[in-house]
Amino acid sequence: MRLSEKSLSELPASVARPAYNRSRVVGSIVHLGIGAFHRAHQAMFTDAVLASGDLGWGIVGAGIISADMKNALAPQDFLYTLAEMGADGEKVRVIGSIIGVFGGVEDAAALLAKMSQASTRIVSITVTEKGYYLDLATGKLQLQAPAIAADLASPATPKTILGLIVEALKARRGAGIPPFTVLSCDNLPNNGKLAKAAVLAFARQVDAELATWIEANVRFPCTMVDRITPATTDADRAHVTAAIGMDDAWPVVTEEFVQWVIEDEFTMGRPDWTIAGAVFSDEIERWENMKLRCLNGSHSTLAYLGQLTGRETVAEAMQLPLITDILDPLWLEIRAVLEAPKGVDTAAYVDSLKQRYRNPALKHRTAQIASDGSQKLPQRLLAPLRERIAKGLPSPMIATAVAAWMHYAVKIAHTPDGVLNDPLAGEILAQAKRSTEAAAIVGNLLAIQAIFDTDLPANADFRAALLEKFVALAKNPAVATAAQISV
Ligand code: CS2
Repeated sequence: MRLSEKSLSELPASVARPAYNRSRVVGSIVHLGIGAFHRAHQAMFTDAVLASGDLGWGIVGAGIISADMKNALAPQDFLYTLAEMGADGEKVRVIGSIIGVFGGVEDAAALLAKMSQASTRIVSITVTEKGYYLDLATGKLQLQAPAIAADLASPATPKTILGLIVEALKARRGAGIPPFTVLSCDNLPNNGKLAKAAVLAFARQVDAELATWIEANVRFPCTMVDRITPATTDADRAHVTAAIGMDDAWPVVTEEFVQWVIEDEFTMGRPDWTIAGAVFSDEIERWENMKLRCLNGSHSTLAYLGQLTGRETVAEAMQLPLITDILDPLWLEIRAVLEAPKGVDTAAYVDSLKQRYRNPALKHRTAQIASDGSQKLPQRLLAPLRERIAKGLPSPMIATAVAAWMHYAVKIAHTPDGVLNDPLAGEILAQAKRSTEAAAIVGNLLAIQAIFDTDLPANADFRAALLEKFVALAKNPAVATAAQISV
């Protein structure tokens, strides 16, 4: 049996399910990038809104690159299982807030049409850092990126989120329909402002007047999103099948913890996501920085060190004193320059992160977090580093984290058929391989401006600290760096 509207009544009594009439739900939210994270987070909050009786806020999702999610969910009426793994066991529920899914390039025209309709009031996004095509060190739009260049060449048939948003806003403006709100839910500092910058930079290339109209009329609220949600594995599928007594092609396994802080700036209204615990705040930058640096910054550190010490998952990496001994002082470095949101104790916040990382029920792969380092390091680790440099403070632990990323890249560069999952992989691997001598490797990788800009390579103290940590990791017998490196 397969999960579907029809089979809902066959679920075990312990599995919560939508009790609202899904056929009456209005698809007023279009979500771009319908992966595991969105389905563990925003779709769950929205499910609670629908359950409260407000059926005005259903989600129509879109896979930007592929139709995989559409193909998995369409046969089950877009229902899916969410398994929340807590310290005292797991909670399994079926989520009903997604009422349709577009799939990749083949559905791009239909997606654009849906985004252009007056019924669409919010366009939300989780496409990861690289989906914005911004050079994160400088904030510039990557006009040369092939997907952006293609959309600029034929703006009426867009495939990227920027092309889609700009073209849909153009159509709405032409038809006298108010603009939707653009709600970025990605791990970027000031994600709304970055989304706005990317959309405006794209729009300026297409139609300067339209860009001015977007700037004046569209809202891009910032958000802080948090829920650790590993990519779904076949073991997760088997686990969920056993729990619900039927097949679900693409369930989501996540942690118990969830947090969403949102700036309350919407052009056409919004659901009351506070029903499920979301918080509206005007302190988003502080919330986002705390989460990006304390959580994501340590996550990346743990992922590179985990990869170098043969630890497949975060929970396994947290068993290694070598790693935890680096995380504790790293958090001190990060917290020393952090402006926390009012009333938040960052020491307690960091303690709660340790608990979350140790959750053995989550098989969060260090390889997954280690991907896209070029897109993640600037805001997670280099931003606090720059603030420390400005205050004359040394940052040996942030240097260790960056050195671990460098070793990870060098190791892949020297592995036959090694694959670095990163939009800048070509440049990173080329630099990582140019020399086998430690100081030269560090200098070559540090010269990648899209990651480190020009200030960090020019900083003699940071360079020296980085080299020292790079050499220390290479000499540490517990850390498996590339054999080729000479120190
Ligand atoms: C992780 C995040 O993959 C990564 O880079 O650091 O996905 C992290 O799990 C989430 O931001 C937690 O909210």
